[in-house]
Amino acid sequence: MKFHDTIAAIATAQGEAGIGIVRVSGALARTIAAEVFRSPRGVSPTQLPTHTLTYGRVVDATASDEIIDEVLLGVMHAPRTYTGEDIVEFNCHGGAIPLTAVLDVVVKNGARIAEPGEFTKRAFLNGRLDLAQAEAVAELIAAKTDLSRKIAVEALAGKLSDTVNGLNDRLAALLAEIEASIDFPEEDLDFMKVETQLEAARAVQTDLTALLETAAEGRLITEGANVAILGKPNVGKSSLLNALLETTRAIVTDIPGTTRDTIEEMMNIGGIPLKLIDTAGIRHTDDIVEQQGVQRSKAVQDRAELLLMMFDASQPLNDADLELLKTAQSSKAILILNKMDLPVVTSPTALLAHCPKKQVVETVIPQGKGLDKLKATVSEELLGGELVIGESPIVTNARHQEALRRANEGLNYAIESLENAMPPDLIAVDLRISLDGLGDIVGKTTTEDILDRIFSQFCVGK
Ligand SMILES: Nc1nc2c(ncn2[C@@H]2O[C@H](COP(=O)(O)OP(=O)(O)OP(=O)(O)O)[C@@H](O)[C@H]2O)c(=O)[nH]1
Ligand SMILES: [Mg+2]
Repeated sequence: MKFHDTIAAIATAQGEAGIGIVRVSGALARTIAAEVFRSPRGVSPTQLPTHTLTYGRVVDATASDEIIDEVLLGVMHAPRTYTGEDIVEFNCHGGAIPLTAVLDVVVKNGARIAEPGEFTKRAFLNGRLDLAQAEAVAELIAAKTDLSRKIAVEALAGKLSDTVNGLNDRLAALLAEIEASIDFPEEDLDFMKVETQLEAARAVQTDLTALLETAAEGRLITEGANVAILGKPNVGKSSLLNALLETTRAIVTDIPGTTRDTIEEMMNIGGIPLKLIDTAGIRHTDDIVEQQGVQRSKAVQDRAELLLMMFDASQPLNDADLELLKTAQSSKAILILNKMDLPVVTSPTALLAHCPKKQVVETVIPQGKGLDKLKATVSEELLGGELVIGESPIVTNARHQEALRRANEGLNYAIESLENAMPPDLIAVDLRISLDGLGDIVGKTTTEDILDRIFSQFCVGK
């Protein structure tokens, strides 16, 4: 696909850094570079070979070649580039002012400022990447853990796309066969044929379901989870937050009611990015500030995927404890019995008596006791154990999950119709729904407004 305009953007993050890059893509990229770039040897960027880096200066020709920055110019000729178009990249000094000045002079010479994700959108429209790979670019940039990086890199290399395309091909072959029987209706009585078609459809269904089942964990790995620490005042919630973060982020004292507001910090447990939320101890209080804190603690409960409920082993269970144990039953929760170094008044069995079937982790936070067990229990609760990346791809994105669901639904109907010996044209309709779902993932059947929505979520310059 040919785009009539040439786009430009600062491709590196804001702030001061060793280098910053202004990226330009489009038919005019090298001509614009020739207008603004001066090499000491007098070579023009239009003559530079592809995939080379050349030292020189960016100047403003309209201001008698005033020097704007000293740069390395990268030149890449179409079509072997990220976007499939001619690309030039100015490796400038990494500060907001020089970068903006270089971008300005590039725009002055005929480029247009790129929309967020527009480079990748061009890469997609020019067939350099399919849609799932393009989305993997954004996921790689946004990766919060090494595990999400690995999954994104594999998706970028086409692991998910290959699997989806494989399913697509198998369904398309089945559809072709079924459509043939629409044209030759005398064949649709062939019992053997229907049996093999059913077998083929069921085999695709098995693989499709397996892929769909990776989505819950996959999304958890990329999007993360909120984990709230709850409990009555002084049980050691803030101590736990600090211990997990290995910092002294929250104030810890022996005065009940120390934490008044929620404290949120990101951390990584077993490859899952977690937002750990320390809350104000739950109790009845006349203190207005603390009352609001307690309200916030209760609100946090509702938006957390996992609750860490803390209890004080050295104290009998009080009303606040019992209330927590009651909510634990209907939510994803781990019970933590802290202060096990003190004389034990409340035992794990006492907790389990109120809330059977939950995991209890015994801790002595200041000594770091029980923390490893707690971390393992957290990833077990969230992921059902440790996630290992195997041969098959992992679905990490809500859009893909939704498309797979549609594909699965269409396929289920098709199988049902095959089983009930329905007319082939009806089966074909269901199969097409399924194929559309699969096509959406790699962008074969995706509409313009959905594409716009996907790419607008990218960062500028990518
Ligand atoms: N003996 C003992 N003391 C602990 C343990 N864990 C925490 N503490 C102490 O308990 C006191 C309260 O700890 P915090 O972490 O502030 O408790 P909190 O639950 O955040 O309290 P609020 O913010 O008031 O709700 C501090 O003096 C901690 O040092 C433990 O395992 N054993
Ligand atoms: Mg606290």
